[in-house]
Amino acid sequence: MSTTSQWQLRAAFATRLSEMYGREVPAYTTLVDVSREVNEDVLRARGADAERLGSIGRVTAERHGAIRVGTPREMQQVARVFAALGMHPVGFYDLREAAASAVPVVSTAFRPVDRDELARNPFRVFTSMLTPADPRFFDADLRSRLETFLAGRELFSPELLALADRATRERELSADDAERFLQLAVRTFELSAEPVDAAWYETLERVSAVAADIGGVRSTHINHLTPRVLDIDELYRRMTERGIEMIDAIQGPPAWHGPDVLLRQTSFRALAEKRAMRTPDGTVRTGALRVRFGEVEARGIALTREGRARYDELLGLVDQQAAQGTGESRADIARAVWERHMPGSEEQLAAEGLGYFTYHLVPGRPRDGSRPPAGLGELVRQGWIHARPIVYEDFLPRSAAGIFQSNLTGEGTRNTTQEGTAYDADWLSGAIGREVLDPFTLYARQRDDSLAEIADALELGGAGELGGDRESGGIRS
Ligand code: OOG
Ligand code: NI
Repeated sequence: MSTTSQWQLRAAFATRLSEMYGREVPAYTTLVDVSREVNEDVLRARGADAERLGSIGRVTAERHGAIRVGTPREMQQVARVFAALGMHPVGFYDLREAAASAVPVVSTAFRPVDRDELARNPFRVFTSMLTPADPRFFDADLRSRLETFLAGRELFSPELLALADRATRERELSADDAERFLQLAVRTFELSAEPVDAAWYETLERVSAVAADIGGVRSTHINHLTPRVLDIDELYRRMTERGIEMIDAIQGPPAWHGPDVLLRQTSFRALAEKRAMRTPDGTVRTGALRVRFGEVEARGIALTREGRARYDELLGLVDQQAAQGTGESRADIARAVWERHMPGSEEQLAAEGLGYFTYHLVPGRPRDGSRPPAGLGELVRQGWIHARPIVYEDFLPRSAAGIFQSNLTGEGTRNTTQEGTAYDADWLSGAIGREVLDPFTLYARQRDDSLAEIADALELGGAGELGGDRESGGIRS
């Protein structure tokens, strides 16, 4: 009997979700089409170099989605669904702090973690959980009404969860079970036709549009899906040319001549979608809500902790200069700041220990039986090994906040006299009942595995020999 493995389930789920979303939000289909065109053009123009951060096959199929849930219990359940697909929680994002408007959520991203699994299908889902206990957003009365409302709904059916647990346990499903699982899973993330309680929705909306989207309805839905593109500036131009309204800016690093790092993202504006609304007198009318949109992203090289600290510092510098109001655009300011403070080449990024790379033997070495030089830097310089960039697989809190914000109607409200409830990765791990993995550790492991292989092949007596070289970005996370 034929079976469906976890990665096949993941790939099929991503494809079906994409088909469903394209039916519900036709502008998303345009985004996917334009992304494909841009990718084909870039591949033609740049050849093999275009595939340096992922094969064209991977990049074309690559998507991330975003969903939002209300409680730890819902988070645990969605984690079971994603575990079935070989996706694990990675990274902790606190958007309450990162956003200027009221975004009362903390988030993680479910994704594959092994290199082979990422290569098979890198589907990931940015998953946010509401924080009703944060008194800056919810007073005691609203908190308790919200928690009661959330406790009374069921987002994931017992049948879906049972199938998910079986897939996780057995690492596969029979063809029939896989079909049923996929149908139930995709249906869970469709926009519900059930009438929205207008008064309740508006009560939450006064606090935060995100709170209303999560806690104002009895179901969840995919909030956006994001294809990956090789030239996001070109994509932004082409979408605008087609008359699709984009948010004001591309989030993340600026367009510049140096290496692509981390993640650049932009989106088209959330569309007004018809929704059935129940008014206080019980009549149902057709209203409209703007919550769902399409986003697109370009991925670059993963940065080490030091590299990430540099990135955060530069964001601050750009903020400062932009606040001086010289009339220069933020993009121009950012480009100038980056040209002064960021390494202009991959080699330099590696040499300064700011980016993650894996290392590989150059075939045919040693040619004359000579001993390899000591240290990673020398091995690279003398052509024994070469560095390959590790692609950034995660998200950026400031960008995520920017994406949330550009698509919110209204700023919401925040009581700044109250102290916010503190949450971190450990707390979230406890809430989900699974360890939220540290992205830096995952990247460092990839690099260290490659160094260990080299140490073996060159009989260096351990990768430690390669790591001491500060300048080469050796074994340090
Ligand atoms: C998630 C926003 C964050 C990203 O790509 O940074 C995000 C949401 O709107 O629910 O998806
Ligand atoms: Ni996104």
